[in-house]
Amino acid sequence: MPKYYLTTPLYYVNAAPHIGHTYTTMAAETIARFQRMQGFDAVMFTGTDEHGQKVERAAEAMGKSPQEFADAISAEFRNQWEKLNIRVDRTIRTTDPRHHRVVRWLFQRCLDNGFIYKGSYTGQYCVYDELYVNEAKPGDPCPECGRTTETVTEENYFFKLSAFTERLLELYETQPDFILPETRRNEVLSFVRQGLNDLSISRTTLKWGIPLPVEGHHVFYVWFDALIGYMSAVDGEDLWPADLHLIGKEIVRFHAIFWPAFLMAAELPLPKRIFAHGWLLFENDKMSKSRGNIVRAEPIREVMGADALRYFLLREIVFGQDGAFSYDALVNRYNSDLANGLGNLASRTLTMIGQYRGGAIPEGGETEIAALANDTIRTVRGAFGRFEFSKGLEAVWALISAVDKFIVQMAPWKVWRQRDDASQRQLDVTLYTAAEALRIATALLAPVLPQSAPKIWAQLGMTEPIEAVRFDTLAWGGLPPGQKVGEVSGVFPRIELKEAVAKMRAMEEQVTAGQAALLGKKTEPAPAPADGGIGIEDFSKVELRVAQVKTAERVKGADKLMHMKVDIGEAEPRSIVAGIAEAYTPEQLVNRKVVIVANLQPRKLRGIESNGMIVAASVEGGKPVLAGFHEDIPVGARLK
Ligand code: ME8
Repeated sequence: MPKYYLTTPLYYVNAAPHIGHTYTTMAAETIARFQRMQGFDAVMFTGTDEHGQKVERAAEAMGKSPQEFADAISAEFRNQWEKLNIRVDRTIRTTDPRHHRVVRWLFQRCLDNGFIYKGSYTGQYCVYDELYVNEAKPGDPCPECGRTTETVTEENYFFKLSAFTERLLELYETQPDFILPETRRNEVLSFVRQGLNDLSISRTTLKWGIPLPVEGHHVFYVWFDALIGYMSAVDGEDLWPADLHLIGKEIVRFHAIFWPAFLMAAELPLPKRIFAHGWLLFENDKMSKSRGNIVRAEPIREVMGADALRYFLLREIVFGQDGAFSYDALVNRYNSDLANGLGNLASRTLTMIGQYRGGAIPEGGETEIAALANDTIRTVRGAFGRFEFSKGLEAVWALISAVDKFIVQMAPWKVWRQRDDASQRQLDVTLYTAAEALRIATALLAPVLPQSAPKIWAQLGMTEPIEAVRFDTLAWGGLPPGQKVGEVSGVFPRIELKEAVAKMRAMEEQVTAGQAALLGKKTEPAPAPADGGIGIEDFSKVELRVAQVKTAERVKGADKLMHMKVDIGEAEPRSIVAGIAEAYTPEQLVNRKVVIVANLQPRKLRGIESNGMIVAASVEGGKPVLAGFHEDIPVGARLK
């Protein structure tokens, strides 16, 4: 059997997983299940990236050693996957000695081939992204995250990335689907076309890493270390190269440029494809640990089931693009598609077969539905093969609703009372058609509903395990007449929207507290110091940043309100509404540098989103006066 080795990123263990991580991992495992249906021996990998400054600092903040911290969080990740029915076939923790050996081995090969040299570097470094920002000056923000870079001087080992510019361009040319989707490929192309700088791959400023097999105290740059995890997880097996690296769009550069270059330097085979999906947004922003606007899988699993989450993520969001998560949308999708759609078709079909045919599948089949079902098999196969999950799922639901309509048209509950042969034959045809369409839909949905599809399958009386279904043999007519259906029970009960959302929100708070406790963080507010002031940890929760006003206009019908777009070094300017319209004109504001609280929960004022608060002083009865600076300061710089 041909193999198909696919991977998720190795997640950082600086914080517990959230549904951004679940999204990638569920999508990857769906692909694994789909590839098995295509006849591949699919091997699914996920792992944890445990070294580097980010993890070291997170551990320190919790008063733990990096190893203790990494142990706790990586266990959290593994635990999650198990609870969410995500089957992991291979994994690696980058703290595993097995991984260390492979990293040193690969480094040695690059060294022996002349692609590594010793040099010195002084420049700006972003701790958050673990990235050197070559073009930045001291105090400049990181172009990736807007956080202030730090100046570092180090003697380092460098990887001759510059030597691979041409070979990489050739790779993208000759293998146009090496990076997908197209937008991401274009980004990489234009970046590499500008020419590549050599890359520092060792650090002397931190301890928490894999030591280099050289003199002195160097540890590997965390990306040189982590990327190799894809190989060390399958060391000694015949699985490399990977068929697919599935990642989020923010780490394309590392995967599509650094990684193939490392492998070329070591004369090793390259992965076949990199697919970068979009971001899961929550409350209009990228869900991220540092922003604190996260949703975890645990409460969703408890209230709705893991399948509901997987279905929602793959159906609602066009894979490759950004998409919003909301609890309301999740429950609504569940009710309309799973409870009313698939669940209802299953229970009404199986109940009728029980009632009208003593639980035995009759003989028959309606040709139009049969043709549609066969088409649906092809559509799903094609769409999932191109990672177009929402399209594939849409096609399955088109089949489900066609069958629903067909049942209503045929009105089996009326026909049943007519005892003539023609009517009874028609009833057979109706019931077989519904049951066979249900069987096909269920088989197609197995990769997305790994917990529920087998239940419907068993209720149809199927004895062959659903995991054994293959596209090559899946076709209309496979349901054997005479087969006894199993016991019928509802798989997707309807869920009450408000109640479910309230429950999930409440549980989310509990889980957050629980996880914080697990990591040793105090969850109760730190006691106020004796003089009644707050501790530094309270102050550091407030993210104050330098912002530059780009546009400003008065909010119609509200004398005090000004609507502004401000730049804080993020990809998009932020929308902020502030009560300063009586003190400033729009012209006075544009281009002015101000201070904003950047991590307040967004809210709407007069229907306009306000994502941040401008800092201003005011005296009783007086007009607000904006805080500002005498010296110049880059946009995005943090006030601490
Ligand atoms: O980047 N939307 O680890 P990480 C969608 N250790 N996907 C999201 C997401 C969101 N809001 N948030 C996280 C690292 N993800 C490195 C990787 S690989 C050799 C090293 C998913 O913990 C998405 O897959 O920051 C993203 O690329 C990944 O988690 C980042 O995880």
